[in-house]
Amino acid sequence: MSLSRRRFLQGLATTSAVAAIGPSLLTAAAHAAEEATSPYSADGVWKVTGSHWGAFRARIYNGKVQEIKPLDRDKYPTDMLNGIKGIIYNPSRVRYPMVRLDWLKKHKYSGDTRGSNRFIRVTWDEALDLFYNELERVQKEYGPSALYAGMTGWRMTGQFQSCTSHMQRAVGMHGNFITKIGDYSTGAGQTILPYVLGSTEVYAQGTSWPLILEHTDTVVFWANDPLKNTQVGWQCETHDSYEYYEQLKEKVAKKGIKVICVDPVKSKTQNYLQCDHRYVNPQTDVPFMLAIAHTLYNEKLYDKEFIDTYALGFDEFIPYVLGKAEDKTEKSPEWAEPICGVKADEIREFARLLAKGRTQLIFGWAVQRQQHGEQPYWMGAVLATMLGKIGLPGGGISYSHHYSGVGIPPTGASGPGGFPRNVDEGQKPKWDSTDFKGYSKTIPVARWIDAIHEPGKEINYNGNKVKLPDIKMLVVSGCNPWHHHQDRNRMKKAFQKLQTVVTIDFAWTATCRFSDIVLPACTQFERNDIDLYGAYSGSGLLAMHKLVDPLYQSRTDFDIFTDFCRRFDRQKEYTRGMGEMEWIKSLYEDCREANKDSFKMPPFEEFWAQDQAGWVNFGEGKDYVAHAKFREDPEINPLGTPSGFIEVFSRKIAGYKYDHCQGHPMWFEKAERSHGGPGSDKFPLWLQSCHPDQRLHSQMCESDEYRATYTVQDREPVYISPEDAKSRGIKDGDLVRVFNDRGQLLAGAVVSDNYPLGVIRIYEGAWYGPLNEKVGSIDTYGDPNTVTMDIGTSELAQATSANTVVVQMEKYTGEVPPVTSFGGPIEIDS
Ligand SMILES: Nc1nc2c(c(=O)[nH]1)N[C@H]1C(S)=C(S)[C@@H](COP(=O)(O)OP(=O)(O)OC[C@H]3O[C@@H](n4cnc5c(=O)[nH]c(N)nc54)[C@H](O)[C@@H]3O)O[C@H]1N2
Ligand SMILES: Nc1nc2c(c(=O)[nH]1)N[C@H]1C(S)=C(S)[C@@H](COP(=O)(O)OP(=O)(O)OC[C@H]3O[C@@H](n4cnc5c(=O)[nH]c(N)nc54)[C@H](O)[C@@H]3O)O[C@H]1N2
Ligand SMILES: [Mo]
Repeated sequence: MSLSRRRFLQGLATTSAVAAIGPSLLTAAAHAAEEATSPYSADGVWKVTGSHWGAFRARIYNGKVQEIKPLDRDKYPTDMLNGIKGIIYNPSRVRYPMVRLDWLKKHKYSGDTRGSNRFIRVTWDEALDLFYNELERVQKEYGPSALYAGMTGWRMTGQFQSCTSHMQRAVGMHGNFITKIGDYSTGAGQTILPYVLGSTEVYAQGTSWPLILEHTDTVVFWANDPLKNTQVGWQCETHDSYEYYEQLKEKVAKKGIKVICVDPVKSKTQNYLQCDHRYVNPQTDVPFMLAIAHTLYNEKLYDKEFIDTYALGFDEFIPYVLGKAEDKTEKSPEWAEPICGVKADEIREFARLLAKGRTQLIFGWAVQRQQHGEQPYWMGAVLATMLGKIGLPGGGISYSHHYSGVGIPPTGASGPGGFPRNVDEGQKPKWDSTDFKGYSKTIPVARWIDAIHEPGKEINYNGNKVKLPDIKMLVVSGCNPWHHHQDRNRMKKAFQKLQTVVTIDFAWTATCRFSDIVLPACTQFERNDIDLYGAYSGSGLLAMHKLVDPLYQSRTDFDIFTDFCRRFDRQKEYTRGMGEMEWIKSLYEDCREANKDSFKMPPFEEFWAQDQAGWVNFGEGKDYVAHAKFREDPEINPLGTPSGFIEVFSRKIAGYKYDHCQGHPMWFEKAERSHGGPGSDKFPLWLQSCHPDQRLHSQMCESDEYRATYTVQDREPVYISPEDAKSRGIKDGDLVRVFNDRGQLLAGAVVSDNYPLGVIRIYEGAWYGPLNEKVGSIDTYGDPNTVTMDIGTSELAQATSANTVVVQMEKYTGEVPPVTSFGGPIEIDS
């Protein structure tokens, strides 16, 4: 075992005797041993399953998961495996169907007390009847424009049990509803980049790591922390990327490759690689990049031939850089210095370094989760175009290498399909009205709270007009809007206007607290499934064996919605007459068929019987170079842009005549910005809400013992620089209040010199725990979205601007309230 593998295993218990026996014996044992009474193993049976956190084996004894170990195949398991048991067993599980007291007993839709967390336990039949009757009422009274069931999120892995598909198919069989476009992850990026590079790029396959390691002189991780963020994957994660990070680290040490992290914060990746750090003020990457372009242009360091062959609109962009456009401002390094906090000479040096040899720019996503988040991505593409290495192995630009194993050479194999999200072709919903009363039936994902506040308002979106619908009812499954959306107090006000909110979850999140009907789903560990092993690498197919039976009264989403569909006699259409294992088998067999010319997969029964091995290997991957075909011949292989070329200037966008997304990338001041920007006199700290190192968003926050490994006085940590802590009289471990005009929260200070002056971090996904349901009440645990701003990035993408926010922070000296986030509802006897 190499040193670093041991480091990754730190925190995981040492390998057990069972693992040392070897797979053949274990397989034999597993066949016979569904029960804890197995004659082969005194301490239970081991089963394989997969998850966002990777594949693992669990020891089941006495009907309970006792122990969890990474699959041997996973050489770099995440520490978060230590949090898995706590997802199954914790006091925040949704145990029974619950209905909000006031909604049920007092005046219906009593929005003013929504969030007080007082619930009554009902039977499954009662709960499903209430749910069904509300859908009937809403379709009858208002029609489909009043029902929003379009939200999605990080539902647990598994192709069959994918819970949002179950909810949307079932609700869709009953009637039509409002859907969403885009997502919180990459809303700005996925909207701008098709205009510039012809695809979303954010979800595209990236150049393979072996090629980067071989050909690249300089790797720039721009606003990117892959070491933290590839611990999880959209499908079951292999963690093979870490092998390449390890090689990169060696190359950095031997000066074979230069790696620079452009980030206000010293990230986990930078600390691991021991590479260079390029500090830049938060939210000011665009001025920094414009000044780099200025230098490349003036020092003739840009690739004119590449631009002439592959790009359009450079001549319309350059006057803006040179100060010959309308704003008459030259984007020189001297101009950028006071904005971005990088010395003019250092900007020039940085530009020269990028132009030397082969440079691979690798952007993360947080930098587009801010106001005008379209601009840094467009400007990044312009820089890469000026450098002229797009389409070469180890050169050009990527927007995806921190995500789900992008960069691992892909096998190209076909993965398994999933349970259908929509009604089958030829079927009609029970309520088949498509009359949306002039409202848009699709809304940009982050604008749904706007809709509740201002129904009927018309907003611009990506060249279209969207008329925000009048939402009366929500159905939520597989996501946690009371974590993922911005500005809690604004949400509180909006939710008072809603009539009915139905949530299906296994964890009593803040979304459950603000719902009217809550249905207990079971976790993925309480059901069978299959999943692709490696979302982008397509490394194999994984069996996800049920570890234990559904706890309490929880049920699989499939069972819940089969029963729901029974209420309008559509259960046969919904299930297609198949049960859980039939569905899984059929998805598997289709996958086997699709791959039959490339490799052999065992028949389903054989595959599934291997509780211990649990996966089919899809073979070796092949190296891939992003944009290579386009580079080879841009006429035969044009990009998906309107012109087929890289669009430095977009006629189409210019034609929209938007204020904050014009014909070429530009710098726009933010509504709030630290380091001398708007709002910073009163609230001098920029709050970044990055993706958690020890959670998947809000998932696993409920895992009590694991949470205790990072909380400070039971609160979510807030990371702060030594200078900012000192000037406020705050010490490591202190309870602090973080606030602005939108809200306030308690958190526990962690003083760290990874953070510069004026920058603090609270990881997103910290469970919201308001003191009470009143607007403005303090959040007792530390959810950053208590203080974030709920505005669109621009008229183009209308995406989340979560990272545009400033706050103040003080030592908390008041009476300390208990944390209200965990432990479920206040159960009132009916
Ligand atoms: N301030 C700030 N806010 C952010 C972000 C940020 O950077 N900063 N990031 C944004 C981004 S990129 C994202 S992707 C979103 C993530 O937002 P979400 O996807 O909403 O976050 P999760 O915490 O993963 O929520 C998943 C929920 O589904 C439930 N669930 C999981 N599996 C199942 C299942 O099988 N059945 C049922 N019924 N329920 C299930 C879980 O218990 C959990 O409550 O957050 C966004 N919000
Ligand atoms: N462990 C873990 N991994 C995850 C997730 C998780 O919840 N947990 N979620 C997954 C999901 S859904 C997503 S969308 C991705 C998110 O992936 P990203 O959005 O890329 O991740 P973040 O961690 O929010 O931010 C990455 C880096 O951006 C820097 N940054 C923020 N703002 C700026 C800025 O203005 N300028 C510059 N230069 N740098 C900036 C931060 O300091 C941080 O180091 O992660 C995925 N991976
Ligand atoms: Mo995301």
